Amino acid sequence: MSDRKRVFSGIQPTGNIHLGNYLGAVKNWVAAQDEKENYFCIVDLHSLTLPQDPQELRFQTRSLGAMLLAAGIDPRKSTLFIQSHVTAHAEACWLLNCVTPLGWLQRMTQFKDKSARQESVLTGLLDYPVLMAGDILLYDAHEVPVGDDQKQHVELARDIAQRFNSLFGEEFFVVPEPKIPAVGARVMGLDDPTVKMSKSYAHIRGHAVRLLDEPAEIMRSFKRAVTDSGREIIFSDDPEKAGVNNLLGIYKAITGKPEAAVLADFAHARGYGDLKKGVAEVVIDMLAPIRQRYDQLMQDPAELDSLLAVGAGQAAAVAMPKLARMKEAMGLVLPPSPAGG
Ligand code: ATP
Ligand code: LTN
Repeated sequence: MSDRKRVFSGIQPTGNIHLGNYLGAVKNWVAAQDEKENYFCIVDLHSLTLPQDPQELRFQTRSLGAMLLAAGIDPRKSTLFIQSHVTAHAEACWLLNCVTPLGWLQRMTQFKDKSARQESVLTGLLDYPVLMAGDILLYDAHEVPVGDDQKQHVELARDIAQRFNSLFGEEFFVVPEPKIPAVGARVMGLDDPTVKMSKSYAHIRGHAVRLLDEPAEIMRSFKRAVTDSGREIIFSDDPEKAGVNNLLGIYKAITGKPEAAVLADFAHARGYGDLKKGVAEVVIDMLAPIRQRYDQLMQDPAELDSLLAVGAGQAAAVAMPKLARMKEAMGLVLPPSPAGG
């Protein structure tokens, strides 16, 4: 194991990846690749917690792999893999289920929100954060870069790690820290700036900017973005100004400019129309090269699958021995190692 700190993060291959996922998570994964030892996981098992079309899930899983590579995840610097390719994740979830009190899961706000929208709630949806804790703890990750909405789940992973450590050996697991970006941590829906931009609503017209949207569609989505009846272009916590604040926040996250410089760029705007157009333009310019690389990668599925297989091998080399140590600590009899193993 190298001395560098470990980073682990995951993203679900459900629905289309959107600007919130990119600015809240993926952009930061790409930016910090040189500093740490990185594991980035396409969490297909998490996607199964809501009903999925099997063909579509398979397509979306490969498509997300191509998108992450196109966005700048470099397989020479980071391990990129599909969660279900490393069987330790599902097994670790079971072991951790057996040290996690039910009440901890029932309190999760994402569970409450998502289950309220389902007629029939699957057990997997409740257990989702334990699977996520296993993802992180198997790698002894120090840092978990995620958007604001996942903070509570990373805190739960900390609680589970501490509980396991107190039961089975202090310092068994590294206790992970959430790493939430200062800008872009919570991109809001363009159609409703009071709710976070979400994959689950990405099919609704005008809600999200999907990374694969055509430039004309991106422009249309921004032009339709909900603002307020005033004219003031300012950063503000006032719920009235949530739409304008969201647009400025997107512009700030993409350009990396300080707030004063952002406002200066719109000092001569003739109303919100110019603001919307200005924000759409920086988004379109940022996405153009990503889309181009994505198209190239999707033309060679064999190459894509082989890159993901290499990633799974690297991930398994860390996760499988850790899983064996978990089993041993909990009192399971390990199978004899195969001849020569
Ligand atoms: P859903 O809302 O349907 O659960 P999602 O859009 O949150 O899906 P995930 O795959 O669960 O997508 O999230 C991937 C990463 O993107 C996570 O780190 C999450 O915190 C981040 N993220 C998701 N939505 C936003 C958002 N609106 N703003 C900033 N970050 C976000
Ligand atoms: N639940 C996360 C996805 C996820 C994840 C992880 C994030 C699954 N496992 C481990 C960080 C670390 C979400 O984004 N909805």
